[in-house]
Amino acid sequence: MAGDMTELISVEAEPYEFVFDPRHTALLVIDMQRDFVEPGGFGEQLGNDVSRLRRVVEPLQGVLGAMRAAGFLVIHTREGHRPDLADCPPTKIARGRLSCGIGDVGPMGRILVRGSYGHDIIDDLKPEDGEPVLDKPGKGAFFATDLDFMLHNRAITSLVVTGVTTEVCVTTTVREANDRGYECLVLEDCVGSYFPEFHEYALRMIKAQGGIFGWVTSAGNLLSAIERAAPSRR
Ligand code: TIU
Repeated sequence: MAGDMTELISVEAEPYEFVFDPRHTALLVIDMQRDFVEPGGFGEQLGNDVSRLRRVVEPLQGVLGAMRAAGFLVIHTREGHRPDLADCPPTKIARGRLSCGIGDVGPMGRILVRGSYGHDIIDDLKPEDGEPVLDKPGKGAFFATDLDFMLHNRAITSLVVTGVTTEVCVTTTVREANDRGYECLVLEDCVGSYFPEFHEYALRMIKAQGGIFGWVTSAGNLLSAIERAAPSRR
């Protein structure tokens, strides 16, 4: 936790400023795996142009660096399944009628299977020692995982949410988090989609109606706010 920052931090955001206690806030990096971001993985097997997701890497590196330096808890997630696929619904395997789908061997190993090269997080955003890496079988990060328990144990009440894809795993996680009482700040340039229009509307759905699911801002706005709170640390 960012234990020695004792004051609340206010970030310019939509629909209005996001105020958080740095001691009770974590950075969530969702599914920045080769399977979604690099050619040959699950994302491409689904018919997507995976290069569209690269734009999040650089701003996310900046946020990771600053939040690590300021002492925030960082949690990474990975979507994927046990090698025996016992935790994968048959409906998920069948969906899309893919010629090379979940559990099949692709250019980066077995698609969306834990332990394969493609399932792991990209080198540019590699987790550091001590940062929890949470394996999740679903789109949401709370479903069938111990994320809620982990956050409870660290007294986390607010989440800075990043990763891919905006309208699938990010949105599902934000909705699940919101129902559990967490306040979510989504960084628009650190979340990405294969579909620009879905990205835009997913963010609009989060911040509409007074922030029905949470808040949206940019990496730059968040970094400025953290820098104001802890200027000597960067
Ligand atoms: N297909 C798609 O957009 N996303 C996923 O399948 N998983 C995540 O978003 N991580």
